[in-house]
Formats: sequence, structure tokens, C-alpha cells
Amino acid sequence: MQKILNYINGELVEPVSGKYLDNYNPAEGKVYSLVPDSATADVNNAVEAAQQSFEAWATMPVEKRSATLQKIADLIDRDLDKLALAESIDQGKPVKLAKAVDIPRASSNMRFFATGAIHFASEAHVTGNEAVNYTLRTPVGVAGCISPWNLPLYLFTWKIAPALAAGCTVVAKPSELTPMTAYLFSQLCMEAGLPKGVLNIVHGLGPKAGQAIIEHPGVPAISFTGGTVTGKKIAATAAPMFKKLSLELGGKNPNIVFADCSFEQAVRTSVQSSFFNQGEICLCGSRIFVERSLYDRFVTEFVKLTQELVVGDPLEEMTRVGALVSEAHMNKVLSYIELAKEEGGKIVTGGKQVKLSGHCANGYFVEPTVITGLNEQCRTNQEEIFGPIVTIMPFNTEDEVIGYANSTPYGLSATLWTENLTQAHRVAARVKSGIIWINCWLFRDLRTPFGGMKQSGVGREGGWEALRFFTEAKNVCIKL
Ligand code: TXE
Repeated sequence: MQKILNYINGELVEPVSGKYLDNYNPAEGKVYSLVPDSATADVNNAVEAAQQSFEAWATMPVEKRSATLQKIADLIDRDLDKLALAESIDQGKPVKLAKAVDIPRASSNMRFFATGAIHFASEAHVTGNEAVNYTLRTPVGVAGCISPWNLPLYLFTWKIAPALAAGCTVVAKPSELTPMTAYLFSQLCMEAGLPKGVLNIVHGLGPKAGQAIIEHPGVPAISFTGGTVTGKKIAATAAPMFKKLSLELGGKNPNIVFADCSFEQAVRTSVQSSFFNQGEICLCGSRIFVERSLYDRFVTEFVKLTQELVVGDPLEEMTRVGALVSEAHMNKVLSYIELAKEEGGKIVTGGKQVKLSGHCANGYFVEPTVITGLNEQCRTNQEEIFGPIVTIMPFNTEDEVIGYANSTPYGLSATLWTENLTQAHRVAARVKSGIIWINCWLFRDLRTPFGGMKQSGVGREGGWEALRFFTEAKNVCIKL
């Protein structure tokens, strides 16, 4: 059985305890590798290595830092197929999606921040004719980066790339549910010649290895993506220690379809935004609101396209909906389908676990499911499900649908479909979400600030925001 190893001080090492956790292939429902069950001792070793290497990395010419990070991006490109296969086996997503989205985006993350750091300008202000104020930005120190299971290498690199580019050294913990691509990534870092201790990857459980990173006094900045419940626990530990904190949390994103939309584009993209990655993307549009005059036509076409999606072996080319990441998560998603029925919902299509044959007979598969007949206040429409489940509701007026959209504790992203530009800008300004897509979805420009409002998170990642997060700004005022 393959053993995944921690990457500490430039070496691949066993956990101090020698203990490992089972790592499942969710499409087969069986253990296929072992992941370190790391604890405080492993985190202490990682932080010490990061502290030892900090001064040299922070003071290295940014072009040299950048070149090493771009070399890692080149190696990700070279190993695209291998990394995509590993990601698909680890998380259950169709390998076609890993090849088209996850792995190329991991490479883009590395390249974007590696080059951005070279052009990262600072600020200066001439104060009257009496003084000059300039801002000195220096890397904050050892950054703690904790990433989730849904987009494993994509979100892992989204955190560590700006930290490394800004001159921080890093202690990172990927999700224990999807450790494989981070492990392969550590091997690419060694091949690229990343200096030892600059990046340290400690695998293991959140409340154990993750918590040890959050509470370590030598880690002044924490960047986290995951569930809102976990985000609250992390904030409770980090805030009293006055740590810098970036929290990318859950979402319950509205997808608002006006009657004047470009229908084919709206309905086809809405199927993607509902079921991409089995609905396990925090940006998925899980609540669809359709203007009443278009409602019947939209539901009919949306259900027809949903029923054409192939649920199957993630390694098959035709598969569009793969396995959910774990048996526990599958059961959580199935429980929400039962809840929707109790709340008066109508299962228009889907609603059941899928039992495949062959080597996926014990996998964790759920039908893409469409539910109508609910109101916006029920739990099914208020709580993040994070699976291939969407609800569709009609609306009559703009005010009504904005009220629906803003009615949850979340505010991560929203999608609007309309050909009326004035309406598009007016509604975008009123919907309380950190990211708004109009006539598109998941169209990303990495320079833009990325993050949510309300319980979807604190802080912004992406672009200069991310590089600034990993630096301390000092203002120096000199009298002329
Ligand atoms: O996330 P967790 P999970 C949502 C989605 C999902 C729910 C839980 O609703 O069902 O979150 O998912 C580490 N101290 N999203 O369980 O638990 C953990 O090991 C430090 C949305 O995967 O938040 C993992 O590495 N670390 C989200 C990471 O945190 C801790 C994407 C995320 O785990 C910890 C994923 C602790 N006390 C899930 N507890 C998005 N916004 O994209 C856990 N961890």
C-alpha cells in the first residue's frame, strides 16, 4: 500500500508517531493509500524548518524566487496527465475535469503569483513640500495554509503561491481526504530545486495537525479554505493570538434567470454551475430562481439536460458526474434529499444513490437532483449541501428575487442571466455576494479580489490582495 509522506525541510519523511490514516478512492469505496496522521511534533518540525529558511528566502531577489516558482509551474504542465489522474482517483471528480480545470489552474496559480510578485509596486506620497511617506512591505513570516478536498491542487496552490511569491515560507496542510496531489507536488518542488524548508507539507486530520498549525505561535498568518463551521473554530483560536487571517468558507449561491436571458446559454451553463465536480465547488449555483414567465420552459429544458449527464467511473471520458468525496459526505448529501421531501419539495429528477457495476460497485455516487416546490426559507434552501442537488423557484419581481438571493447567511457568489444591461448592473449592486457573474459562470481573472461576504468568509484572495495579505506594511515618513 502506497504511503504518502510529509515534506519537511526539503525531505519526504514519515510522521513522528509512525501512524497513518486510510486514504480512500471514493469511486471504488476502498482504501488505496495511506496518509500520515501527523500531530504537533510534525508541525513543530515543519515550523522550525520554515523559520530556519525564512531569512534567505525573504531576502532572495524576487526574480530568483519567481524563477523557482515558474519552474514548478513548468513541471506541473509536464505532469498534467499524472496529476489529473491522481486528483480524479483521490477526489472522485471526472478525470476530464481535472485535466481541463484543476491541474491547469494549479499551474496558472503558480505562474500568476510568481510573475505578479516581480511587478508588485509599493506606495509613496509626497506630503506637501514637507515630507515623503513611503510604504515598506515585508513578508509576514511563516504562513499557515490549510486547504480543502474539493479542488485539491487548485486551492492548495491558490494559497501557497502568493505566500511563497511574497517571500514567506509556508507550512501547509491539504485535506486528509485528498492528499495525493499535494504529495506529488512536493516531489515537483524538490525537482525544481525549491530550497529546503521554504515549503513544508504536513498531512493529517484537521482538528489535530491543522489545529497545531493554527495555534503555533511561530505562524503569524493563516490562510484557510473550507467549511464555515471550521472557519469559526479557526478564528476562535487565531483571533486572540492576533494572527492575520484569510477565511474562504461555504456558499449557497443564487443563480437568477430573467425572462429576457439568452435562453440556451443560460440553461446550459446553469447545468454546469449546478453539477460541475458533483456540485462540490463553493461557487456552484445551488439555488436557481427563474422569472415566472420563463419558469416552465426553463425547468423542462434544465431537467432534460440534467438527465443526459453521465454519472459514472471518473476515469471514463464520457463521465460528467463522478463520485462524492467520501461515504460520510455522500450520506450527508442524501440526508438533504430526504429533508427536502419532508419540507414539501418535489424531486423532479434524480434523488437517489447510484449503484454502478464493476470496480465502482462500492463507490459513492448520487444522481444529479432537481427539486422544486420549496420556499426560500426552508433548510434545504438555507444550508450548504455541497453536492449535485439544486432547487428551482419562480419569482415575479426584481425586488422579490433579490430578497430571495440575499436571504441566507452566506454571500459568496451569484450568477445573473439577462440581456438588459441596466437591470444587470442594478441587480449586481444589490445582491450581497463577493463575486457576481453576469451571463457567464466561473469566468476567472486572477487579478480580481476573490472572497465572500457574511458567513462566506473574511478577507480577499487573488491578485494584489493575496500578495498584500502575506506582507506587513510599514509606513515611513521622512521630513524634507
Ligand atoms: O471542510 P473542513 P470539509 C464546505 C462544504 C463541506 C464542508 C465541510 O459544505 O461539506 O465545508 O467540508 C482542515 N483546525 N466546504 O470537511 O472540515 C481540514 O483537515 C485547522 C466549502 O472538507 O472545513 C481540511 O484540510 N484545520 C469549501 C480543511 O480544514 C482544520 C471547500 C477543510 O476542512 C480544522 C470545502 C481545525 N479545527 C468544503 N478542522 C469552499 N469554500 O470551497 C478541519 N480542518
